[in-house]
Amino acid sequence: MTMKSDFSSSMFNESNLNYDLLKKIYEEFVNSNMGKLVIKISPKLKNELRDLIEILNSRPPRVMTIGRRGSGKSSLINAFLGSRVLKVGSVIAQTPTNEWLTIESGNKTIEILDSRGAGEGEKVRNAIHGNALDSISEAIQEKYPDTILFLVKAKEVDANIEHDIEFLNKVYKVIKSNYSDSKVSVIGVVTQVDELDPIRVYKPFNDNTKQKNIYTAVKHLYDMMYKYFDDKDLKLNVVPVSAYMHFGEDGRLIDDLRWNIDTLAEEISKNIPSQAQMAFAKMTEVKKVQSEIAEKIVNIFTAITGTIGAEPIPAADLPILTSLQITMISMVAAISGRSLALKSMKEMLAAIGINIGGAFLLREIARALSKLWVGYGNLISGAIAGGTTKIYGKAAIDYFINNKDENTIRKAVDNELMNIRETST
Ligand SMILES: Nc1nc2c(ncn2[C@@H]2O[C@H](COP(=O)(O)OP(=O)(O)OP(=O)(O)O)[C@@H](O)[C@H]2O)c(=O)[nH]1
Ligand SMILES: [Mg+2]
Repeated sequence: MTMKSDFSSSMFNESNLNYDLLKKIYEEFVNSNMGKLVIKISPKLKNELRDLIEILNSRPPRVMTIGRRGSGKSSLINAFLGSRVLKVGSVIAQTPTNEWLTIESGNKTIEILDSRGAGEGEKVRNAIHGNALDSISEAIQEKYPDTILFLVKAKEVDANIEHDIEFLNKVYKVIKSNYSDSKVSVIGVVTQVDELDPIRVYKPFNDNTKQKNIYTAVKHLYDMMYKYFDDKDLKLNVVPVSAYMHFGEDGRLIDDLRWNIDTLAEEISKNIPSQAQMAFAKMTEVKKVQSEIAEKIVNIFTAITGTIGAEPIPAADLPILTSLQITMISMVAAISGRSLALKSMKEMLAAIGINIGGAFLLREIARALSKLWVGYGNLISGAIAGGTTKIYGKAAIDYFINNKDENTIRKAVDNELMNIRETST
């Protein structure tokens, strides 16, 4: 195979951690003069590469919340972030702005569009501020939400919510008429389930009666949405949650009544575009969400390196494989919420027994990683290239996301590397 050498010449400086290399490879692979590359890529890999590029062009997730005053919109966003970022109103209504807000907390970012719909309290406000739908339409023309969370208090699922669903229909139509190919998802959220009888049962709400009441509320909201939501082709889902958190004066979390937030996070994650998945996974801190997207990334890199290696690779082309693996590891680190810093990668590699000298240089990491190839002789096969990528990917997931202990990870890596070596010689 003849991989262009300009990949390897410039790839070992730190700025390349911004994934330029990958984008370049993608362009070579998918778009351009295939004559330069003797690699045949399957339509499946082509799609995977496209997906990867979307992930690489990562942007914050855009979540729209629709729900009556006090339904728990702000609390839910806080529950995702694990901190008191948005003002929560127990007595005084907090006014939604009907504009996109970028919320940043630590290194997490989410964009939210908060709306109360056209409920009773809204009429008064609208008399002064104009029609809620108008300002929301304006916000939607700026950018569309990845998902709409339709929040209804557990105790209000039977309180004329068809009017609220009418409003939801209008918003959904605005989105569809502006962005016909957008795949916005709609998720019903039954909030404040802790308030359902019996209320003195604490999470995980194992009590039978409580579970029954939660189920009844979910079923009722689902039936209402099924009946009144206009787009019958859209798959609807309803998730019950409790989002209450109480913070002390000093900002410390004193009472944490969060329940089932991770299920909702998974549901959202499954239904948002690849572009927003990485940032969403980072935001939620839900391990399952994080490892799912990380596995997807590892599988794509395994496929890419496997394909590159399908033609035997001269040792000189090793830097290409190594740099792809480094990119993969740094993406897994990023999903876990670490920065893309080389330092975290160095730590992870140390955990699996690869020690890099004092300098945090990408060049050093690449050299250390490629030392592991030495046993394979001059030619690297696709099975070895893909196989080792998968091993490092799994190790990165175990290290950054599952927080497994270093010995366990190292042993697994050693074993699996040995297996590959044995089966391929
Ligand atoms: N018990 C309980 N209370 C909750 C829960 N979620 C929110 N609350 C409370 O409900 C009240 C309203 O919550 P918010 O998050 O401000 O509701 P909102 O929908 O953003 O309200 P507005 O911005 O005024 O429209 C606050 O007192 C919250 O503490 C929950 O899951 N359980
Ligand atoms: Mg609010």
